[in-house]
Amino acid sequence: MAELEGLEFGKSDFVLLDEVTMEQFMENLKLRFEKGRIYTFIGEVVVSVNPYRHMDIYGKENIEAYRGRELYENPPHLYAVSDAAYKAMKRRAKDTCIVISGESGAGKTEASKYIMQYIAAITNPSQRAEVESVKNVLLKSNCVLEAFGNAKTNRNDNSSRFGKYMDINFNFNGDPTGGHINNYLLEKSRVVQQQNGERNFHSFYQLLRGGSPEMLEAFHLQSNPALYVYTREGTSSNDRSNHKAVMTALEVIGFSKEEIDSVYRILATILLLGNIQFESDGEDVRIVDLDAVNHIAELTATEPDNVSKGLLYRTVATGGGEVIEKGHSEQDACFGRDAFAKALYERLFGWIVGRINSVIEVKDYNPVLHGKNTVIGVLDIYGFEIFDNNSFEQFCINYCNEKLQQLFIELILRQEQDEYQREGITWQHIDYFNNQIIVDLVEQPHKGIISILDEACLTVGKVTDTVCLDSMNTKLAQHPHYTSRKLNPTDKTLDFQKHFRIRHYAGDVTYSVEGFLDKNKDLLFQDFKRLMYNSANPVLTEMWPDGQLSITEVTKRPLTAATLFKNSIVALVDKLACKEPYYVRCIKPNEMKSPMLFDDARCQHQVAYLGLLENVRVRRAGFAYRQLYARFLQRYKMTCEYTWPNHLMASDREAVEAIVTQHGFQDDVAYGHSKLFVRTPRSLFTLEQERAALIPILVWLPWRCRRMKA
Ligand code: AD9
Ligand code: MG
Repeated sequence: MAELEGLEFGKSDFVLLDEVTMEQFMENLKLRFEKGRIYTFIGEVVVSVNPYRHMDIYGKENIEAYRGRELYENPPHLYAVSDAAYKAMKRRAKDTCIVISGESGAGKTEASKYIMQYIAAITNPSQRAEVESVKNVLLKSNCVLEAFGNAKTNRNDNSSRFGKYMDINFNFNGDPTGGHINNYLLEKSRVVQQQNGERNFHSFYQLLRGGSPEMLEAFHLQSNPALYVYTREGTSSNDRSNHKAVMTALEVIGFSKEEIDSVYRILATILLLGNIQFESDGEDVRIVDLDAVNHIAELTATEPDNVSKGLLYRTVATGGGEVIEKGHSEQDACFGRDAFAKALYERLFGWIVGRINSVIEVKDYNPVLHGKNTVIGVLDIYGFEIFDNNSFEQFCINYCNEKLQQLFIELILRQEQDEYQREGITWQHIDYFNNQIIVDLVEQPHKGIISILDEACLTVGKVTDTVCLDSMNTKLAQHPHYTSRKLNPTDKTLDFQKHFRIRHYAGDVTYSVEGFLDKNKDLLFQDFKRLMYNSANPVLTEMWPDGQLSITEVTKRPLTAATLFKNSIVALVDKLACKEPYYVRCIKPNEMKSPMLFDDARCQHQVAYLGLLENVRVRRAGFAYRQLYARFLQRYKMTCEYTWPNHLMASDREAVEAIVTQHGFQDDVAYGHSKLFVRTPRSLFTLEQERAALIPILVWLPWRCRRMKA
């Protein structure tokens, strides 16, 4: 339980609420937000409310205040939980992870940056150069990944459009020796299309607004994003300065000049590709602007003829093993162009992450010489999303959030249980809403939505999105979390041909199936892969190793996008589950990005679906408070005649028993092997009050004695 804050700021740990009701929870959350206290504990979990304004709580002094201290010794803060994760890693050689969750715009990415800053600040006191360089790369990688992986959405001006899990490796001294970044499903459809009011990835605008005139000229670009189909929507005042920052970060990380040049050439290629139009005389399809083709060829170090060919034809293997070139229809050509642009960006992003990893990967680590290599993982992944139009991407993102909620449920329960077991204490289970049923709806083999989608993608012939919807309606008719117009004919908000709805743990989301199958198949003609593999630019060749294969060698069907995503999320959950978890639960106070407004209904909804109330209940139904005997004694010994100023008992545990018995709450505690467990906070209030009343006397007494002597 956090101390050092007056009650005018509310309770700094929800465990201290008089009663665990939604009303009291919300009252406390709101009071704290209004008083500028954006963090509150639930035991070791930090609940954070996005302040939407600069807070002066992340400076050097704050870092020092939290460094090496126990969780409850300071007011709640991200630094407290970072330090707890770090201490567990260092003292107990435990792999730990910090999972940051909450909906889009709730403050996850900002939190992850503060956490990393804190870890960087408290490590490597001797300033060893190689450690400093690892830290620098870890910190700088954020700036690069945000430029290429974030975009303005209608919910967040700097929304992460990819999931990021970063492992930081530490040596036995507790200094960072390296790291590894895993990225999850970049929302690449954004490269070619954005919803009204949204933007493409920041990187495009940064290049156009921040690139030097010479650079833009060399890339055949003009600085106005409105001239490009893929970047029609808006610019921002930060684009120019951010471009500089990204260029510097790329250099610091260790990208060579040629590599940086290649990165921007690929961005330019994508912008030019977007402006390519096709025309048809009914038979042949032609490219309208051949200059653009020449420029693309120049930027990608390929031949213009091959670029044209890639855009207009596809090579197919006939049943008899013959290879022929088949001309595209105008529609297919547009589809191919967009698929190519998306794939270029996705591979670029993956390559950048891989390149950063190659710099920070732990090299030459010898466990015999250097001791155990421990890890802190930080997870910052896209939050739960409900838009006006929800597509395949939202489906994947929301599924991922279901999985993480599932993990939260398991770990929070497990963690408690583990501790009680370790300390030899019996404990009774608390019920949660278990969202496993929704996870199953999505991922169950044969019956789940992903399986049904995959089946539709594998079926030869014209299976449309609507046909696939029909199949889901049939197979999922009985599922309590699935509905559609067909299953619920009175619901006029659903379209027969288009919509299905999932009752997620965080709310109902209506998905439009339009584009689901194409996005799941994620088809890219082999011709483009070959074109890129054969580029004279080694960076491009490296990004497209599968372009080596000729069409006759490409026989195996690749896994679908949804299945690949599912597999990656399952692997992520496994990775997290074997670490000691720390949680940051982020709440978005309002939809206006306002620092003043606490929208009661919106906040309450988040508190409900995040399961925070249950979290408090579990924490309290077990034991609200636990403390090592020695520390407990240190704090409260002055409240008991047998322990003040020192005790004569055989052990600290016995001394603690004396304090507890003297105050009459022996029925409210359990004695573990190393810790005292207190069930209700009320017992502790009494002790705290008594201690607070005694402290002035104890401070005053020696002073008075001195005066009297004098
Ligand atoms: V998404 O799921 O990636 O769309 P996040 O990551 O949860 O979302 P983000 O961290 O990007 O949200 O926060 C959104 C905005 O809120 C930031 O751009 C800041 O303007 C603002 N924010 C968030 N946290 C803080 C904070 N601790 N202090 C000040 C903050 N501003
Ligand atoms: Mg984010």
